[in-house]
Amino acid sequence: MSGVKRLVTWQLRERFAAGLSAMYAGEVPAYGTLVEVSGQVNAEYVARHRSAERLGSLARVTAERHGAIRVGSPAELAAIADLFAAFGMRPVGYYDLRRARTPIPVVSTAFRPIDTNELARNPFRVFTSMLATRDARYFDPDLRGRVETFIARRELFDPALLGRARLIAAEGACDAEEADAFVAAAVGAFALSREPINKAWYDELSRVCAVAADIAGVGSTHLNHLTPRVLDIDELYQRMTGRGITMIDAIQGPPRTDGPAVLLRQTSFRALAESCLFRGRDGTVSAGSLRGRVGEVEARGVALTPRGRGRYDAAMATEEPAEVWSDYFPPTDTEMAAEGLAYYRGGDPAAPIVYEDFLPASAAGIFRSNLDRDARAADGDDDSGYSAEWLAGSIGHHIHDPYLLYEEASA
Ligand code: OOG
Ligand code: NI
Repeated sequence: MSGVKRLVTWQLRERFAAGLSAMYAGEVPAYGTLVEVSGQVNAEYVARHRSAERLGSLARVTAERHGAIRVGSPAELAAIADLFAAFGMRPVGYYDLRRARTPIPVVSTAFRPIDTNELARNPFRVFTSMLATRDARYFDPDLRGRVETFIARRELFDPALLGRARLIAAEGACDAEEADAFVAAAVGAFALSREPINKAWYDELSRVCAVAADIAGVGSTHLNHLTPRVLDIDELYQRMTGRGITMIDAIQGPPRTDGPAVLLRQTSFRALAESCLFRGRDGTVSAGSLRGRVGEVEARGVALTPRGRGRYDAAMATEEPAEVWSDYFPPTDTEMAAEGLAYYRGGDPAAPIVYEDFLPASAAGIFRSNLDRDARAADGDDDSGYSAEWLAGSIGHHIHDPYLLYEEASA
């Protein structure tokens, strides 16, 4: 046994999340404001509410983030899966945002820790979307071919970084003296590129959808947002508005209710334009700007069982979910547990299991909050063949079923 100090998976994940946060704060100043206000709201909430930490300790909630990234192909998603495995983040759930009320041409999964102890140590998760180039309603064969060629030629990650990641994932640890360099390289792969952008190509993709241009119009990937968690999202919304930041019209997800908070509530604002360089058809480079990123914040509640989720979807399909909420959900955790609507550790209504995943309708809403117009789609059937099984097969990683993970945690 050597005396070399090792860092284990969750320590690497904690550093990865913190490194991304520091980088993103430098890139998007409003993120700093959001983190500051979230911290104030959380501290005040905990001081005022006796059971404030029932859905996670103040330390966990204050450090908690989710990121959002987008990639262009199954090969790129497979590389992400290999990289994130070094941080103990596994693909969970399949989200088809083409089926949203306002469709977005992507299919997505979320990378996160899957084990209760790992989640408690650091729950960092990344909502990861892949451009749906096989969907002919958005990409005709000519455009699809050109997008796929463009994506196949770029390299999002240094092969040496992926090699290290695979080794670390297999060992579940990394020598402490190597950790800084590894984490820094992983963080750096998600920095916004300063390379000139081919203007004609970017504009052509923008005509399909701004998301297509954001993904396939540039040579690398980047964080779209990094989201802190708050204990009172309504209070946060007020305070951000009070600081002159224009939030989207509504909080996505369940309404505010007096009973147990369920699932996930989110809200966002458009980040300011960021400067970039465009290369014109004649090769000349000129300064421009892009407005691609958002600030997002979220509040998490108890995870719902399939039965509870059925109720949620039914309530949300009504005109005024807040008005009819009590027709669908009882007002206490005890009744929620007794009716089998939500997950509790060992069935104990004092021990709710926090929802660790995402909501497709909200995700589409967050995507959309940043677009000037909706995606342009041709008529026709979806013959792309995308499904959870297809995605798992093409990235070579099992995609976990969130309900099985909640079942396990509640047993
Ligand atoms: C992802 C949007 C979805 C969420 O929290 O629901 C999302 C994106 O904009 O890439 O992040
Ligand atoms: Ni998000």
